[in-house]
Amino acid sequence: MPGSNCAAADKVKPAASPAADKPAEIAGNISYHAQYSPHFSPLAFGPEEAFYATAESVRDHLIERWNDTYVHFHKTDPKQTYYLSMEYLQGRALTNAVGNLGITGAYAEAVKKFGYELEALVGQEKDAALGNGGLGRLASCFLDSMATLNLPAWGYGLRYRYGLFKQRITKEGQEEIAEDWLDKFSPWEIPRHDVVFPVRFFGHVEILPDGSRKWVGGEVLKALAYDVPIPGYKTKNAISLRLWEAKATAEDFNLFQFNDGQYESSAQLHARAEQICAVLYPGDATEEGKLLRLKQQFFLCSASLQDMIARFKERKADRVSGKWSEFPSKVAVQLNDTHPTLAIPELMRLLMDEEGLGWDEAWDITYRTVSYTNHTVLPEALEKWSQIVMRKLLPRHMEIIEEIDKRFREMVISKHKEMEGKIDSMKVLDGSNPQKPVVRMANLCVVSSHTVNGVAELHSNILKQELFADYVSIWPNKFQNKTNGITPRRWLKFCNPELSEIITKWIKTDQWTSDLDLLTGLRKFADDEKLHAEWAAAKLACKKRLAKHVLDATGVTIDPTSLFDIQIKRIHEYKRQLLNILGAVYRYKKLKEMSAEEKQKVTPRTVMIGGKAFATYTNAKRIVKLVNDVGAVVNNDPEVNKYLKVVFIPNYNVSVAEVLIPGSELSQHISTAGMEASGTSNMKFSLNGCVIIGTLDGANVEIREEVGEDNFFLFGAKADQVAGLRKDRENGLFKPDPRFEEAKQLIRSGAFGSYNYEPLLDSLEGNSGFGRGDYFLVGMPRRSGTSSLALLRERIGRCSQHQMPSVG
Ligand code: HBZ
Repeated sequence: MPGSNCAAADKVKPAASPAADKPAEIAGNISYHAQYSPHFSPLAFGPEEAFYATAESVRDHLIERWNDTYVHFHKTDPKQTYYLSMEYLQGRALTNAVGNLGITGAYAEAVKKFGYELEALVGQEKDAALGNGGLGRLASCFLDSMATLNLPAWGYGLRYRYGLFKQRITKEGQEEIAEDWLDKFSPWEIPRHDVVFPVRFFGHVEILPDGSRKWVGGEVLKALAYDVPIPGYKTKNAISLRLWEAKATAEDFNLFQFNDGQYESSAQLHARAEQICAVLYPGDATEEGKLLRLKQQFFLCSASLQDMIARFKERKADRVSGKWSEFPSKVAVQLNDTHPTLAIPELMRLLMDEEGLGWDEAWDITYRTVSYTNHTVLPEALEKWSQIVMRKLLPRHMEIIEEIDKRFREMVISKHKEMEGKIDSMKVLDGSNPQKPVVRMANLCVVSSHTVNGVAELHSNILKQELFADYVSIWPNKFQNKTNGITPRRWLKFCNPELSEIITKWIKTDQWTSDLDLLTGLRKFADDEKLHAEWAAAKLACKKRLAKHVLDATGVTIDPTSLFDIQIKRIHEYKRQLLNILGAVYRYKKLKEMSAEEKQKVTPRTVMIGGKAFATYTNAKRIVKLVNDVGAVVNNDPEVNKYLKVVFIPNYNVSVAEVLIPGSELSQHISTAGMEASGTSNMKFSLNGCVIIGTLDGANVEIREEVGEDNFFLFGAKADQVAGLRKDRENGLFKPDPRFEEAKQLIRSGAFGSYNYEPLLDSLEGNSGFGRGDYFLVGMPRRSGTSSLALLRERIGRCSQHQMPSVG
């Protein structure tokens, strides 16, 4: 770390944080922070003030561990893993921090001295939502796990001023509001005024007298580090999530212009710096938007790599340029999808232009350092950047990318002649449209990384057999699978204390919190009625908590004894929330047709759907509107609402998930097979004793193997049948299930209001939606053969006194 002096830090041991087991000392420390880290008027100590003072007190413990961890790794100099990600969905930190540090009880007692319950203070914290979906939450789970496993790891990201938008539901549907997570301040971040790096944009390349190249001119911003300590569970290890903020300097401020009344132009660079970290994924429909996204990506990559190189040099004072070959044995850079791909040409540039290495050595180091994780096979999500924009913003990087592309093509022709015919689809630069030549970022990653992985077995096989198949014959060992995972601390121990205590009691150990295989210890009690009763009571408690959340968030009262059927994830056509809501519409129609006696036999069900639609994704927003409209009718229909409720859960985020998942009984993971790379909420639901209804997609496949076929409601076509079904459908060869037609008909009749749903329903028919009708196969033909529904009914019935309804 630039300028740090660990020897001095060793000698001057700072004052310790309050003793973790002494609530009185902790209370004193909380008072201290309320008084001496003042952010509020001295007279105020309401729940909000109490939360901030408590969080600052907990931070004292974190900082001690975090400093010790840094010093330890500085001395031992292990290989470090650096996770580069545009997204981190951290959620709230207080429960996790006190839980991981093992000081929950002491802090609960301490805050009681001020008249507060710890849970009430926890609710004051804003979610840090610096991410969009699974990819971002995975990054946050990895940090927790790496800290727990004592791995020397860092996360690098951007400190967005506004998190993922807040979703408000109005009569019009979804409305997006900026999420001001830094409204007051974040008690968890530590600005590092000693960790600042320059990051250049635009400019040009100069050729120096010795033939070397140098990127000069343009505009230079500063990247300032903010560190968020990440504590491991039951360990003293605390690693860092380092978030970069863009700054301009005083020199960039034109005092003359300002005094001349030209306020805007006097601080132009400051305004441009602010834009870089304003939001995640700024709209990219305009050229300006595209340029801003590229700037963000480069900003993350350049600052992070300069930091890694500074640490590499600092850790061994005798490291001179001759030792660069050691770099890959000290540095591993993991690219979280293609967003940080520019790390590849930036590392090449830093090694060649700043450190004086030749191409071959720089390439060897880069290749051995970088690996790439793919999270999607959706064609529209595979990034392609305009070569014209790239050359303008990053002229030296464009040269390097051209050279990588050229050398790759030469290598194929000289060593893999048989692949020559495939070069056009494998190469990095695509100039097939001379008006719009592009850089294919996934291809650049594959060509430049020593390892490429998918995130579930099925997905990794699809990468090998389809998306990246041509590369496999060149590099047969490059492609791997790393099935995603989740932290069992946040996603069971802390969010579901009721079930956690039961598990610990029955298997007589709490070690399952870091070794989930121990849960198999429950198997021998599978038929124990006492366990069933305890389990059902815990589930009911979680369902009541969830029902309260629904009431607070929507005003809808739901019955905690009804079957809770939940689908929460980003809204996307491939995830098929539309199929779920059509199912609910059909269920509603059948209930309307039933006699009172028939209805008595139906198990009451509450269908909950939650998730955010990307602001410019019109069909996803229509789905949100439809769920809300269906809910408004069903929930207010006295003939039906004892048996069915449909609720849209607004503003789905990490904290909301922590309430919903423990209270779930049936959860829906029904993506068109082959399209969901893995899914991670499927794992969270399973861990909380919820049955999945799902397709054979992503990690569902592996979960089904783990929980057993009897505990998984299998649904829909398999990945290898999808292409054939699409063809059949195009050729008019199959008739969709009649229930599908009935549900669409009811929506068209205006039963759920007068909003124009035609464009949405059209996407399921004819030739609209992704160019071909019903691309995601929502309207499948009725399946013949047996289903596992009967078994599922029995399973759910055993632990929650439910029988699955006979409708649908
Ligand atoms: O990554 C998700 C996958 O959809 C999900 O199946 C998987 O479990 C999870 C973690 O591996 N992907 C994302 O959240 N986001 C993207 O894939 C993405 C791709 C391109 C973008 C933005 C996001 O420009």
